[in-house]
Amino acid sequence: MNMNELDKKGFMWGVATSSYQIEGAYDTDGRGPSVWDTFSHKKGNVKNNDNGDTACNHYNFWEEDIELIKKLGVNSYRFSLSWPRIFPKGTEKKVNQKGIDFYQTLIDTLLSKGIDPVLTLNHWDMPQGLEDIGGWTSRNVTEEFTRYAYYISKHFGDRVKNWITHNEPWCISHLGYVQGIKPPGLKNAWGKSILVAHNLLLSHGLAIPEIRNNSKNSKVGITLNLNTAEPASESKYDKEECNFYDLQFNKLYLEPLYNKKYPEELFKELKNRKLINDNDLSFINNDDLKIISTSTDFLGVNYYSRAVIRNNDISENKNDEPLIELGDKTDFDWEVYPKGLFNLLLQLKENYSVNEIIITENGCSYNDSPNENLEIKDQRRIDYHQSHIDQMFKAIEQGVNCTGYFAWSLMDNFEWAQGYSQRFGLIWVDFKTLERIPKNSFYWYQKLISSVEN
Ligand code: GBH
Repeated sequence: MNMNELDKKGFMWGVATSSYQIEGAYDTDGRGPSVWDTFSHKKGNVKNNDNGDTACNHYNFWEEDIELIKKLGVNSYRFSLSWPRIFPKGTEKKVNQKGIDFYQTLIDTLLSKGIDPVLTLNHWDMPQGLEDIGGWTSRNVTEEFTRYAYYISKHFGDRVKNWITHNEPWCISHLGYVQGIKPPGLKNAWGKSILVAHNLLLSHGLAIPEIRNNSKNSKVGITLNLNTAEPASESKYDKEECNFYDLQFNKLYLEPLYNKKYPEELFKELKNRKLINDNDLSFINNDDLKIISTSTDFLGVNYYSRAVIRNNDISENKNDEPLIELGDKTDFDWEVYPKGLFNLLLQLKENYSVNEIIITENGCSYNDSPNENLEIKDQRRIDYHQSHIDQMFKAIEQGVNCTGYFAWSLMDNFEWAQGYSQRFGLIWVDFKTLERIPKNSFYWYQKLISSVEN
């Protein structure tokens, strides 16, 4: 298997973005507030109190951005829709036509240039109006999401052929309700976080038939953030903690989606730790699990790093010495560990028989900026992508049906709680002037793609 053979099979080479991170124009053309507007406008939630009011102003610069995507030479572009541009409060019975028009033009322009749109419905910026009625803890919101999926696939289903329901439900459920670093910013609300995970999964399952019905011959999937979990040492403390991490991070999503059940061990452990009680799980029923496990056409995988787990509740002198030596870190402090992608892909094939995988995000934050010749020498980013692509190929050689790779991200953008302080882009953005300058990694990716396409 070489790259050219892959290409003949229609391998998707792409870049990814998300609406709140790039669009700006937060109150233009009838867009309603999203939970991220509320969250970022509250002092102290985001580094430097940054927000997405302007971001990359992609809402106005989209033409220039599509030109750059075209120049890059990718055949696919993954982006998300801003839900409150379509339903400003979330509960309206009619769509906001200006929101539809914006995406209509975007999609048509992409297609006219031979770039396939890969559309994510929920990349976190849900209408604040829905948060006000309970957000993802409310079952009604799963119905609102389904309705949104219905309208979007009705409008765009003839031209969009790749659909992702949710991006990284763990981030919404865990970071939003346990760590409190994403909306709605609750801490240690474990019971709610499980309910939120459940409603996200349920709404995914409910949306699938709507999308399939409206968009013939399309592919539908969900994107998860997955990590291989490894204990830092052989001690029972680290092993137990690692198992817990794996349960709440990976299995809470993979088990219901692929095996039609929740990991009981997780719930037992949460009860042992007095983080939830029995009532907290009363919402789970078999009919829901049937819906959640509706078969999909692919699994979207976002991979950044592995997780090496140390039990911090036990004092260091009682624990064993860590065995794992961590590799280099990116500017976000995440370890660069390409082998983890290979391990993860093989685990998904072996443990879950995942039919098809698309790597919907893979990337790194390095803050290299232009030198006096306006050149951005981000060799570490090139190495990061190259080494991960190498591991992906190895996994494909081992029989993993991986059909696409999307670099995160097209350009530097609003990196959530980190504001503009972390740069993941292949294109550098000056957040004062909004000038875009392709980094060396952009030209490297361009070359890689053109070499496999010729
Ligand atoms: C993605 O989230 C998002 O989809 C995207 O919007 C975002 O901009 C991008 O990644 C970059 O952050 O234990 O050290 O491995 C990724 C979220 C990142 C959550 C890694 C789990 C674990 C850190 N994930 N994180 S580590």
